[in-house]
Amino acid sequence: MSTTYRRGRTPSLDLVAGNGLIDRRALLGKGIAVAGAMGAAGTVTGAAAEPLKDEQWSLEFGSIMPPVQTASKYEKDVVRSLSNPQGEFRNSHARTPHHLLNGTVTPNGLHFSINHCGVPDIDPAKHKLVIHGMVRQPLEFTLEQLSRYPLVTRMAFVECAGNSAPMFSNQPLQVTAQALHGLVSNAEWTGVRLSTLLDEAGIDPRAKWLIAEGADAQFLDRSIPVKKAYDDALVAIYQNGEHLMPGNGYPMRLLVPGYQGNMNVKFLRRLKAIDQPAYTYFETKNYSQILPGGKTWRFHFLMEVKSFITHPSFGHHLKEPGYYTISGVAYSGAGRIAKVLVSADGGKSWGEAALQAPVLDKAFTRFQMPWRWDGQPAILQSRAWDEAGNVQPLRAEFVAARGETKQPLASPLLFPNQHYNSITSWAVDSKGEIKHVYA
Ligand SMILES: Nc1nc2c(c(=O)[nH]1)N[C@H]1C(S)=C(S)[C@@H](COP(=O)(O)O)O[C@H]1N2
Ligand SMILES: [Mo]
Repeated sequence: MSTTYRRGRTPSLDLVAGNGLIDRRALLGKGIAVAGAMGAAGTVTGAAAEPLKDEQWSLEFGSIMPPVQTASKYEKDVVRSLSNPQGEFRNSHARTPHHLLNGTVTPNGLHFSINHCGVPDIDPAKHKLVIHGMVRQPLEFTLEQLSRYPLVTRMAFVECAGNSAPMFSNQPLQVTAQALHGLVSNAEWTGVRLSTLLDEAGIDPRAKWLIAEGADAQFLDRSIPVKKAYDDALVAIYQNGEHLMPGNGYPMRLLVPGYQGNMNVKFLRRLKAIDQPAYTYFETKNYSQILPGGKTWRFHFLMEVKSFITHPSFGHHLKEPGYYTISGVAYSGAGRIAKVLVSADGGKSWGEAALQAPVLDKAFTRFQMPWRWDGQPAILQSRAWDEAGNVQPLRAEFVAARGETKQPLASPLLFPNQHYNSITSWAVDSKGEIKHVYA
């Protein structure tokens, strides 16, 4: 049921779903079909319209380059939002501004961060990682020693189990994708395979678990299955090419791709091999999923398949009808993203989005969907599938299984529930304003 439209010299673009979603093939090759649509809609001005003016910055010598550069002053609003800006004696969250970023790599300064006990000031020359317990030979590593091992590099997202918790509210909160989904980020991590270190220590085959402990004041600890350690866990020492940020675990952290953020123990100082899980505070209380009816799951390690649209989203404004590219991120703790569908009519009809290459295991994949907005109300949604066949649940199914919360609006960002991976809906009204809705 695909229709085509023509306007001016616009090449015909196939519509694949309601409210103006265009076949993703328009993005293939050099994107010429879409480029035509932009021109025809009057979105981009013809070059011959007026002669190019030489602005002041073209007429003078530029400024000195600083040793470490930071973003342009015009990007000063692209910042993390802080839950505890005064540094009170409690946990603190810094959320990634997804609605202001693109691509798949979260810049280090904007990577989300959760610290239950502040950011420790760790001297890398003094910090040590110990591997002990059910091992033949306990071992101790400094950062310098770890750096001499063969290093592996991979992309991986880290997501707090509490990410998107505001979506458990029974009323859609009018906040940005940053406020809703800012507790997930994606980076290129470089480190030593945990299996290499466990092999060297000679781990006892009867040891099924590791207790991983951080060096911050709470000694945050989590039980990690040895199976995961041998699958794809790293002791990461670099983040996007530079040593870890202080808030992300400097000088070394555990990386367990696709597992709950909390298990990625930062400031890692101890791995103890044991034959049973430790049932620590962070796995029996703080990060427990309470189900409707009051039961909880014993463990809930995997971060399930999920996606959300970042552009356009709450806080953006569509200036005029015409061509837009809907885009967002999709990821799954179970592997690669297989497919993302996008709807512009609140889920009545769906079209398949284009996935930007490379599509990597347990990492962000950016999707794009060409869209012609006709100026009428639209509801934008995305829904992702992973290579293991898991699909992002629809909100009605999800809420039935996992519950929702009446929220006193005084604390809109504090929700007890975890692992929200259902759909996010953005409603565009005829003025181009965007609201968060449940559809
Ligand atoms: N030692 C230590 N490790 C920690 C934490 C912490 O407070 N201390 N926070 C955990 C939580 S709750 C999450 S979601 C992730 C967040 O990783 P990030 O701060 O690098 O984004 O780190 C986890 N590892
Ligand atoms: Mo977390």
